[in-house]
Amino acid sequence: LTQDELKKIAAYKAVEYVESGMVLGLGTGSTAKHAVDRIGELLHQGKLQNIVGIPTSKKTHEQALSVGIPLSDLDSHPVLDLAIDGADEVDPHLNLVKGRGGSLLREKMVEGACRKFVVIVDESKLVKHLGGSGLAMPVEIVPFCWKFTAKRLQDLFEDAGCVGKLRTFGENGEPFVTDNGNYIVDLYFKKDIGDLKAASDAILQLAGVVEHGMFLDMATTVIVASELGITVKNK
Ligand code: DER
Repeated sequence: LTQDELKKIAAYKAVEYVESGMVLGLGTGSTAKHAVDRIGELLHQGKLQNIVGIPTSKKTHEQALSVGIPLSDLDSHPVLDLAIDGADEVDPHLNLVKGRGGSLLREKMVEGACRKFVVIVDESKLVKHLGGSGLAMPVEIVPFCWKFTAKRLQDLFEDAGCVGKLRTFGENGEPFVTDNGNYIVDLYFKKDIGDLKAASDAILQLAGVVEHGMFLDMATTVIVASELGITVKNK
């Protein structure tokens, strides 16, 4: 099975949790894409009715429109029944790293407003410790004096050998701009960052920081697809 087939299997399993009449948080990324497509397909087949989708990015907004999912927003629906989204890393306590696709702020707002948050991953996303895989820990920051904020973020985790890099795109290295008009600094750690809650609090206390990609104690279910089949981990 290819990685994309595993993502699709996990996504389709998550959509089994969707019932007619639900208000859904629609995730962003290559795994969540399959869930959005599947919800649209079931609506088209009449197997699901009266679904309202709250997208977690402009990209998902467009995709959901294209597959016929009626859309709304958090102002109209401050509490949602269920969100389905991918993750970049999942630790044994179901804590997540998200945001390598750049949508972490809207994802965290939407998924934080849901009664249930079902995470869909292929097995490659499972880690022992968050931030330990040497991959990016995204932090959304305001563009104003971003170097100042990036340096303060890096200094917070000096002991963990942290390096912060402004996320850019294209060959001329333009800063990546999020749906909310902000920048992203990706933090790379050489060592384990230890207490995640303390790390989260320290990051959020910095003026200039908007949000970070650690989703702590938010997932209620994680669906993992592997060659051996599907594993469902509940909080
Ligand atoms: O960027 C994001 O937050 C995505 O949801 C990410 O966490 C998962 O993206 P993937 O399903 O394409 O790996």
